[in-house]
Amino acid sequence: MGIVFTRLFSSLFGNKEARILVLGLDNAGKTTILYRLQMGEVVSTIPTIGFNVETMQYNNIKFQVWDLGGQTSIRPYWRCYFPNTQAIIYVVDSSDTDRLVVAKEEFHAILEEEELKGAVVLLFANKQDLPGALDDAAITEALELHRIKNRQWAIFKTSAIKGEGLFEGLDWLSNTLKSGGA
Ligand SMILES: Nc1nc2c(ncn2[C@@H]2O[C@H](COP(=O)(O)OP(=O)(O)OP(=O)(O)O)[C@@H](O)[C@H]2O)c(=O)[nH]1
Ligand SMILES: [Mg+2]
Repeated sequence: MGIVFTRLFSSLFGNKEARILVLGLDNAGKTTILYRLQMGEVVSTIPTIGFNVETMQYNNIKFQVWDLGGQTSIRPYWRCYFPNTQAIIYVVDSSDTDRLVVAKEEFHAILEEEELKGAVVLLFANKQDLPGALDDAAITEALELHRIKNRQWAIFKTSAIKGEGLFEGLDWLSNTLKSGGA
């Protein structure tokens, strides 16, 4: 009874909850983005072994954001976190052109996962402040985003260091989730 009432109350006032996974290769900027969004600051990071998880309220959605380590040896553990996920934020280091092929392969492997079938996808073409960073159109091409089928997705240019593009992406995500995107 209590749970039913809470759900009714939440739906009346638009307080949805969403579980979000932040994925991407090591050094892409995932942890920097998590704390920039949550605290509005650039924190100094070390490579994530395991995960960081934070909750944040944004646009009437309570986001539970899981930032997973992206090193090659720990990527196989990403799948432990897949169940009940409403959205993926996939972060790309737009200046790391040597590893775009690996970033593409990991991305499409994620999309193949049955447990993530219903998840919407937000891509961040991060590190736009660095010289030589590819823009969103070039990342779209390099990651072959035209192959995405039956799923809502969007890509935004970001700089976690400068704090640019992140909330535009979160706006898209919250609007998409509110309109029942996942
Ligand atoms: N210039 C620039 N550097 C960035 C940006 N975002 C992150 N970085 C830097 O990139 C490095 C790696 O950032 P992290 O946030 O630790 O990367 P990560 O994706 O969490 O890496 P793993 O935990 O190993 O998977 C750090 O030195 C950050 O300061 C950005 O937008 N621009
Ligand atoms: Mg990290």
